[in-house]
Amino acid sequence: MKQKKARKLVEEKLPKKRYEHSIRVAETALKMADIFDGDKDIVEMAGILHDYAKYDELSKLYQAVTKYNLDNDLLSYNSEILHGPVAAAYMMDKHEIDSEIYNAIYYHTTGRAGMGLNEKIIFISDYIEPGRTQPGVDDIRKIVFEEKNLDKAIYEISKRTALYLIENDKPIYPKTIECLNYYNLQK
Ligand code: DGI
Ligand code: FE
Ligand code: FE
Repeated sequence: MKQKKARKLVEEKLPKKRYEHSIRVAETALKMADIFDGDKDIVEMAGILHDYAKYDELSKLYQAVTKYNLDNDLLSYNSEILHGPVAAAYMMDKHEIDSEIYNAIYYHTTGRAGMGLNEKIIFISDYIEPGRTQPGVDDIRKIVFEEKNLDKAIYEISKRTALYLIENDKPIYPKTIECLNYYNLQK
């Protein structure tokens, strides 16, 4: 699929604010690809598409898990983690995306152990794009753009996510924990 078409798909599907977030993730990912030698075409495409299923109805997300044979365990956690895997599977089915774009979209909600470079770039860009204002986000920006340590940035993001989930009595998906442990050792 051409990039222009991807932008159009997302612009027509998502509310304006979420479309703009997607574009900022793509732009941040491009900037990171330049610094860390990622693949610009892959990260730009993944950034544009990553939240495509963000506002799908729960019933539709559940149906997609069955249709695309996705990990059934995904259903036992917050519905928030589903939109990555579902968007990835849908795009692969309908638009034959590259497998690296697929992984970057699939794992952007939870992360995982041993992510590829372009996958890492999307996971981090989603958290630090300029529209994000969560407490401590500037610390992560510094780890990326000053320390240039992607693995440490992933660890810090995973740690904040895990702390938030525990604090709010939300169940933690195994891949989220695996990501936390893996990048704790890598950083
Ligand atoms: O879609 P965005 O708002 O841009 O951001 P996101 O795709 O990173 O959001 C992922 C959401 O999923 C975020 O609210 C945290 C949540 N999440 C991540 N890992 C887990 C999780 N929720 C549960 N219950 N368990 C997890 O392991
Ligand atoms: Fe998302
Ligand atoms: Fe996002």
